[in-house]
Amino acid sequence: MAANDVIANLWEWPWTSVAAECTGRLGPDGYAAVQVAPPEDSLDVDKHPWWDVYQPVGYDLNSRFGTKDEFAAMVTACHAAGVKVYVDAVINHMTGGQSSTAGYGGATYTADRHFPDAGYTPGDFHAYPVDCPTSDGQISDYNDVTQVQNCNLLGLSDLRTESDHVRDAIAGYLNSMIALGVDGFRIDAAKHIPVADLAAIKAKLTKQPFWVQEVIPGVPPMADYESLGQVLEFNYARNLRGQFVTGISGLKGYGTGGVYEPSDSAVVFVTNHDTERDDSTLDYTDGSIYQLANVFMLAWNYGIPTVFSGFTFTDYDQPPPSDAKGFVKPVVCDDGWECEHRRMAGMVAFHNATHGDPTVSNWWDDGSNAIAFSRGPADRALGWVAINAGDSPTTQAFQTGLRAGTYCDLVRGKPSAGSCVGAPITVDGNGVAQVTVAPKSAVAILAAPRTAG
Ligand code: ARE
Repeated sequence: MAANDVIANLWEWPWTSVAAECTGRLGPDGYAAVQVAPPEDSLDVDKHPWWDVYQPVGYDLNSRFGTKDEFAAMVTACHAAGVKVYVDAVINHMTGGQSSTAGYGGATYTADRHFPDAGYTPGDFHAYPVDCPTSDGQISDYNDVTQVQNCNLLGLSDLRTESDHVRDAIAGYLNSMIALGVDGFRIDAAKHIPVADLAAIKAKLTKQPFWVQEVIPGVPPMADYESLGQVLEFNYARNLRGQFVTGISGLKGYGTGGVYEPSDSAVVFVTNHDTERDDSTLDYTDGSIYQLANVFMLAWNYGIPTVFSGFTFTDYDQPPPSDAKGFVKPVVCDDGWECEHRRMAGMVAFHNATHGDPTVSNWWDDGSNAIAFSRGPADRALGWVAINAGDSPTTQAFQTGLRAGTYCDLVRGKPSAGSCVGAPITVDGNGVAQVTVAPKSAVAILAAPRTAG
């Protein structure tokens, strides 16, 4: 059986809550890894918007999500639960032009770009017009590779990653996490760092980690970064939303060719913390349609799936539930936090049992908004799923490719103590199941493990 690979992105969860979730849920539910928010010390601005953690001021691992000791204890707890830890690494830049102050963890810095904790002085940053050709040092044209890589993104001080000193400092930061057991990194703003610079930084690491890069489609091309690791597949997430708007029968063959990365290079997601705020993807506010998109992602044969799980919000800057000083409070599911990963527990089991065989068989669609397919060979399937994104029920004699028997619907949840959570699904001797899929709903069933032959 192929190794588990699903990532739960517990975005902006504090470390003690991540640790508890690894033990209580992620491990038992079969998640391979948890992705956590940027752990470096960061800018601490008035009203504590969520985004201040994307403005590093030091590399000491004391942040608004917890202390370095709590971070280390989280890694230990997740490993004990069989869950790897991937970290959002903000290494393209430091905070830009903020007044002299201290970060959440106490690292001090000055507005003229001295960051003693990280070991940076002003010469470690790109300057304009020498390195960056724009009149204010900011990126204004995202199609100009020099601007993208040498100018400031969103006003953030752009590190001179071609310098060996800067590469050493960044590698030192990543190695400090590898030493604590961290297994992988999401490289924030990766396209703003030349591939050669990232390769040089990666070569300085004490152990080769899982490596997924944020390269939003444009310049330079996503494909340039494939040689280093995976890339986040923004086209997948954006177009998935489009399919749920125009009709999901168009999902046949989804992710094949065209604008999409090869499956082996892609980390896929239905939404992330940026796209849920700019509405370029589905998100938790889309309700049942969002659930169906996550069901599809986990059932489909493309990329490594990430289930995003952040906090609910009504305006862009709103911080995660935090105390008066901005330190994030322990997570309470369904009280300010989405906890989408819990709802997907049954589908993670479906993914884990089927993803070793990329075959999709027994495809069926109604020509508009309902689909069904098996995973694995048509007559000896590993699992079968039906998704109805339409407004009326779909009743059909579906060929599942499964043996005769009674199966639990995993969309409703993992079976508990051998009992199904919802109504069971019956498959006859011809592999056919007579099923009514309710509007905006799905069903998924899994073959019992087979013995050889
Ligand atoms: C905040 C304020 C800004 C202010 C800045 C500095 O919102 O108004 O100028 O602070 O004071 C996050 C937030 C930002 C926040 C920033 C720093 O999203 O709002 O700025 O933190 O605190 C490009 C990059 C891509 C990047 C997106 C946002 O290519 O890497 O912009 N995404 C990552 C993270 C973000 C994070 C950062 C990077 C910074 O996921 O959450 O910013 O660390 C086209 C282009 C894309 C471009 C996109 C922008 O599609 O092709 O390249 O993405 O437009 O919409």
